[in-house]
Amino acid sequence: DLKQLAKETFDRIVNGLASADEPPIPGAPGPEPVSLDEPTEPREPLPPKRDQSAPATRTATGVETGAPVSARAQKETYLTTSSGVRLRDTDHSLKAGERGPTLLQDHHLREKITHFDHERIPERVVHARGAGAHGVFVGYGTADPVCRAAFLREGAETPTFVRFSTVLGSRGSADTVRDTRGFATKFYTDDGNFDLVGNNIPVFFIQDGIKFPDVIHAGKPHPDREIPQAQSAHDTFWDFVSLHTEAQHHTMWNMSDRGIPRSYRMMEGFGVHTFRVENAAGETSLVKFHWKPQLGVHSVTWEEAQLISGVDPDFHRRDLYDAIEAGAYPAWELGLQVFPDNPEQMFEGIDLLDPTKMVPEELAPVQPVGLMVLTANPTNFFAEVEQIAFHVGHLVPGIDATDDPLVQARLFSYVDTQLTRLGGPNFNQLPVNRPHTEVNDMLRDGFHQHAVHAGVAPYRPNSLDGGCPFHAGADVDGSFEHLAVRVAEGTKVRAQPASYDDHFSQARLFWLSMSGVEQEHIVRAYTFELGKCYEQVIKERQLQCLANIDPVLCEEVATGLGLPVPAPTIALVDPEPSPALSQVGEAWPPDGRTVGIVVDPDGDLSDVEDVRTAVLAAGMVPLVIAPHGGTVGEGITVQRTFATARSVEFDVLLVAGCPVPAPDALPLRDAKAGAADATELDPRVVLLIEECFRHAKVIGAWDDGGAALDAAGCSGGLGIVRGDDGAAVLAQVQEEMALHRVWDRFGGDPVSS
Ligand code: HDE
Repeated sequence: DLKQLAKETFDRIVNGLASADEPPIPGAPGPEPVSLDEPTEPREPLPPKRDQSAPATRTATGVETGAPVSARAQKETYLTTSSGVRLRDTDHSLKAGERGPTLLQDHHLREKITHFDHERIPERVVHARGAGAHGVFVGYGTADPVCRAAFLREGAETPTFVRFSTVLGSRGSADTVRDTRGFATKFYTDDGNFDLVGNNIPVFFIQDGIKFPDVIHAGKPHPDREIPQAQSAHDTFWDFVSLHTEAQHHTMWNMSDRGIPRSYRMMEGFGVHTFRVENAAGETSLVKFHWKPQLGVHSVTWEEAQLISGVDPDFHRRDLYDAIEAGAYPAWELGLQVFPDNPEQMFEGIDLLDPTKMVPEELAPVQPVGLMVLTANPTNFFAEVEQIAFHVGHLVPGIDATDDPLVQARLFSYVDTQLTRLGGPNFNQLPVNRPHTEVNDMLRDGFHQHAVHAGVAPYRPNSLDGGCPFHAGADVDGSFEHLAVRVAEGTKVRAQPASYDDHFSQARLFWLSMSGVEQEHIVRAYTFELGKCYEQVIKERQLQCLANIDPVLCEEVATGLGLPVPAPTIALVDPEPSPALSQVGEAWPPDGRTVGIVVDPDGDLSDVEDVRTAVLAAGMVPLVIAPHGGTVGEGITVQRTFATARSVEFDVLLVAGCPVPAPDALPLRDAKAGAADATELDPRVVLLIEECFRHAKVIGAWDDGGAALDAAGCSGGLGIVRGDDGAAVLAQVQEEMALHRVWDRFGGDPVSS
């Protein structure tokens, strides 16, 4: 029972030890002084953690041993050197006398420091900042008519590992910056690994991989001062995208709410390129891969994104980890858009090999072919999330790449970068990268070789190893061959087809498909980003691009920048909008949302425990917010204090009381003088309510909570639910939060409609 498991895990993780019989009294002296001595007995049992996802009984090269091969280190009681010698002391270096110099012969000191000196590996040149989790994919069998890949067959279960990421920032940068998000999945299939290395945006900045260093150099911090970190709001980025206008479509997605997701759990994923697939009868089709999140597609507001970057830079990482730990497993359906494999590789006038174009779902519906659920956090971040190595060329029988010039360059790039990043050619032997199937290659030696190859003939043909390994012929199940399609003929050229010349029409399609409030966000995003540029000429050139996308968009941004509105240089055509592109308007279940519950320890707490239980039962995460930590009332655990809580952490706010200012809300001297005004609401609760209101969140209040809303100046309006009974308020709140935000609260004219 997942819900029960979720509750138990939540109680263990979030509530910690707070279920003790006698709740501690805040501020009271403790019974016994706490010992500062270091523990001398082993702590049994060791905290439970799953093993790294290495195949249970196979060695690095897939040799079946019949016995468990554990990738888990650090599990015994006593400290050893790396060569397994037990150590009596790791706290003092070996010296010539207590006050004398350290001796060179201290091997343990040198081993310890040397290893530490080399703990860091180069971060990814792009997508350095990320988070990951283990999962399982189950095929529906619905892909059979177009694709024979075994992992898509009905009921086939395949372990997966997913890494989400931002693109531009360094490894320690904030999660909620405006950027594209990576969505890379490794399927450990029975036919070997299949990597779907995608993004949360279905199009890319460039049509040809040879431009990748250009777009990334433009987006990364300026080379002289190395600022700004993880931002596109600077001159070099806008310089490039306004000159290299094929980037305009992707840039439009970045400026939309897609650039600031609420959670990795609430993002779509896209394979971006068109792939070629083959069915059992040998017929090929062209497809685009889509991931559809079961929690819907949601975003934070730009103000929230900026606040979170300071308040909790690990917001998305924490969100993913907490959700999985609490048993609220995020899930995505994998879907295919299917197109006939015609020689032109075009569909409805859209060039399927041009990665700056997508195909509206209204023209080619996304057909679900399987479900992925993320069920386990990494055991060790470095070993798994940092060392995972994806490759677009990791394909399995039934799936192949196309001639899209972007994917062609990617086929080269990934191993190349990993050779440096992971220090040699054997990184596929790392636990997280190992296939869960047998590996029988003729690759040998190299840095960090972990396998002990037993044969003597790593070449073909041979007779010494009995002729092994043999080719797997066409009759052998699960053997891979590139699909034998005809290659376009032509002369060698550095050029691209005329169908790649249209850089603006799909950016316009996207803009016209947005709801009013989404358009408003896009206008504000462009105005913010260009407002951060110094060079006038860059702003003017980008306005020209906007004029070629939409006159209203251009005018609004120009007004914000205080610049003239240029006329378009191309004829604007009105495409049929694609409602599927909009995030707003669809109702979603409340699962996985975070609910803040403000309580007043001195007020009526009778409903709080029931509301908390009901929130949890609905698949959401309740976090009780009180003036102090520990417990309130009869053992209600406090997860956030007024000092640690900030509105941006919650999707919904419930206010169950009207807490007066706690001493730490005021300058110490006033508190000492007893200056707290008992009738006043704690200013941090005022801020909580105000921000939730401004960010269009649903707010519920009962009992004295109503007075708190009044005191914060947010008494009523759309999405404000007030009542006498906590359960009834929560029920209505749940209905109202189906749309994620209450945008109608602010009325007003949308930018264009
Ligand atoms: Fe990547 N990309 N990329 N990329 N990419 C990398 O590989 C590259 C592109 C994507 O979580 C690197 O191991 C080139 C498109 C993701 O580990 C590197 C081109 C899409 C990740 C690389 C592209 C992506 C990467 C850096 C243009 C969406 C993170 C570290 C030809 C479909 C994977 C690494 C992870 C990572 C190169 C374009 C997605 C340098 C040359 C288009 C999600 O090899």
